[in-house]
Amino acid sequence: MARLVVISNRVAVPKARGVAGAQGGLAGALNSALKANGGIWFGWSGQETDEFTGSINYVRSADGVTTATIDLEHQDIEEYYNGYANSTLWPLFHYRIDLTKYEREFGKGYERVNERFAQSVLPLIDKDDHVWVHDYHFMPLGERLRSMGVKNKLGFFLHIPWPPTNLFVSLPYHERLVQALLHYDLIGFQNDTWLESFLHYCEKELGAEVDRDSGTVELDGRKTVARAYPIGIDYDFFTGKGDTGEARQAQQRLMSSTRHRTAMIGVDRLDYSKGLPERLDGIARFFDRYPDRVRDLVFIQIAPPSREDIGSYQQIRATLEQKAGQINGARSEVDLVPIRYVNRGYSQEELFGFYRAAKIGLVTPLRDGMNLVAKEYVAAQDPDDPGVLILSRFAGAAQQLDCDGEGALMINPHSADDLAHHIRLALDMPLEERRRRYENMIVTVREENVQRWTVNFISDLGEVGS
Ligand code: ADQ
Repeated sequence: MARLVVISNRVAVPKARGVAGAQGGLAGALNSALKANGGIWFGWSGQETDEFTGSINYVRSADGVTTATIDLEHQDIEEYYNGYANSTLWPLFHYRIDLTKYEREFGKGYERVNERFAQSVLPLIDKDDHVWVHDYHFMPLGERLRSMGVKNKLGFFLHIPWPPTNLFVSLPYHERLVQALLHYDLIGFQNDTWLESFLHYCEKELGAEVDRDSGTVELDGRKTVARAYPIGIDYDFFTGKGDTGEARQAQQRLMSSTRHRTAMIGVDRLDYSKGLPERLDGIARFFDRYPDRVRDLVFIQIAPPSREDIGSYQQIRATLEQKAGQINGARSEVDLVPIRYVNRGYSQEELFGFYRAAKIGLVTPLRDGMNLVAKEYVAAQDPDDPGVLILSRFAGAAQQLDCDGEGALMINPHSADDLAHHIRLALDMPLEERRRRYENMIVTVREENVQRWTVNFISDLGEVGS
């Protein structure tokens, strides 16, 4: 079995047992793949240095996985991380050209950091290693490595959507970015929609030859395979959290504080792609339209802040605080506050308990590569008395959890009326229907898990390319 070199912006150093924090699923799965195949996980340390040296900090974990990190300069962090990655590519790939910043300096910083990553990781790659690069931070990295003589199998997985061609072409130098991307042997997307947008671009804008059956894209005599690999959760690891005292306590805490009312929950990184202001508008519409149901519902929104150095993220936070305040101001009674808005992280055990206590799960992104919260919510339900998942049709997860109309309740997150209507349906849904929908969804969540995702990608990587 080939050794694996995983490259991502940040690495998750495992603790003595399990993996720290919110990233459980993905980090855990990559760690187990690294443990099984042997190898290295390479990324940015998250630290700033005065002058880039490329010197590597190694940490060998209790699980035998080695992580190797480098520090970046202030200008790198501004131009590559806050700049091109999170102010250009992230908004554009989530269809938000209104928020996309097209700064020349950002593009240059992105190229520079990709070059620095390639130079730093190069000595760590042995002849037969397979290299698996993650996400929009590193689209040109494969091409940089090839230019340095790397002949290894190179795979790339995009965790976020791929935008439609007519949006993507608003990016200056879009051809160069995709031509560089096509130096990978295997490119993975979360679902068929993003894959199809990518293939369409390659065909229409680059004149590449595309074979949709095999996913082969041929340009300038070089072949790349592009396929969909829907990511899942670590089902056993996550459901195992439900057997802990911490999970039971969290569930109890939420249930006793909501008493006779139905708890409805949202758990999202505070990001404009997650549709949070639109969600609050939909809830306000529900209260306006069904005033006699205000006492039936408590909405809990857990939203830890992220990317706080970026203006659009400061803006979304302010908008949410204002909207939540307005709704509560208009609807609260001395013994009733309809919206609880919490800006902090919780352990996986606590999240499990909250999901289980909540009889409605709201996952309503405007656009999302996959969305693992939707899958975690389903996994945490009590099979005898499961809650209802309300899911945006624009989340990657919608393709898997629709279950021919018998899974999640699908909504258009832009429509407050649609959300209000489906909240009422969820509140009144009979037990038999809740069970049927849950049973359909849980099969997918359990079977199409993160282990299957890593195994499929890694085994295909072994088979494609030179
Ligand atoms: P993200 O946009 O970060 O990831 P998502 O798939 O929703 O999103 O996963 C978020 C994770 O963070 C979940 O595991 C969740 O439990 C956790 N989390 C959120 N809020 C938390 C809190 N308050 N406390 C603790 N944990 C919290 C990107 C893409 C997604 C894609 C993933 C994986 O944007 O579309 O599903 O990568 O590929």
